[in-house]
Amino acid sequence: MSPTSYQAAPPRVKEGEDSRGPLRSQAYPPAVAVRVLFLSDTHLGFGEGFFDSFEKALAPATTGETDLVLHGGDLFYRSRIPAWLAERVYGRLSDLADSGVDVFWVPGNHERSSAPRGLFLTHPRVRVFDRPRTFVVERGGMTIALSGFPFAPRVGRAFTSLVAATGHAETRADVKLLCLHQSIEGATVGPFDFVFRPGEEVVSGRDVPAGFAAVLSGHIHRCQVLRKDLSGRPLASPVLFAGSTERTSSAERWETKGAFVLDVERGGDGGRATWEFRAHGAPPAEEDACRVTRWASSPRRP
Ligand SMILES: [Mn+2]
Repeated sequence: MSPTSYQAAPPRVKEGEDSRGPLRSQAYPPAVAVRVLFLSDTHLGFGEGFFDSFEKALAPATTGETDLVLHGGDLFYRSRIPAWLAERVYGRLSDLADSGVDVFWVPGNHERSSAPRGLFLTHPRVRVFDRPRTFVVERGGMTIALSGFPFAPRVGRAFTSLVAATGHAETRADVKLLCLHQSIEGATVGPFDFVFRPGEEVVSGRDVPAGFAAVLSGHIHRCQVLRKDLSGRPLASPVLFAGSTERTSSAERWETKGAFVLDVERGGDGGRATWEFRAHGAPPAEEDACRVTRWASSPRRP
């Protein structure tokens, strides 16, 4: 077993199911979904409210509902962070890891190189995508590979080689997830629905690789799911942006904030994922909740 693999915890009996779990062998039923919490852009350090939203977003992990947590980047509000803040945040992640949750973090543009993680972030269950790499964990009788790399400013042309450098293609796993902190073609932000188009700093939809149950990315502060590029061609894998967990500017005033809970299971190439967005609190009065499919049916120009 590699140093980044862990033995599976026994599958939990979910609410609504019967309680015959202990009488079944580990291998039956063959596909027990593993639950993943995906949050991003917590921008911790802005103020106490951001910690409150972080905790709300973490709730599915702290209550034991999810086995894995992925933070999609911009954990902190800026790149030069004081030691007390690093200690507090890394301490929280380590506490989660101590409770049995595997924690993954994609460094975002706010923390690409200067967050002092070496001093505080040493927990073996907290993994950081500090370079293109793939981590494999065992959960629920499945192997789950998480591949990713830290924020790359000029990602447009580099994307395909960065994805290849993670080693995902050489990794055998039942479920594969690609973990990013990038803008991707079709992502929409702001009160006037600015739409990102392919370019130097934006991943083209056609470059989104197949073979992943889902692509999970931070950076875009509005929660959304992309399934097509701007020409209407289906993406090879679904792309999820969890969005920021708290409004970081007035441009986000109508947006619902929260995090995704995904169930991943075997099947197809790279496994399958289903998901649900968990909003904290009520959505803003004049807006729909997370507008997950709207752009795909009627993309607006910036
Ligand atoms: Mn951000």
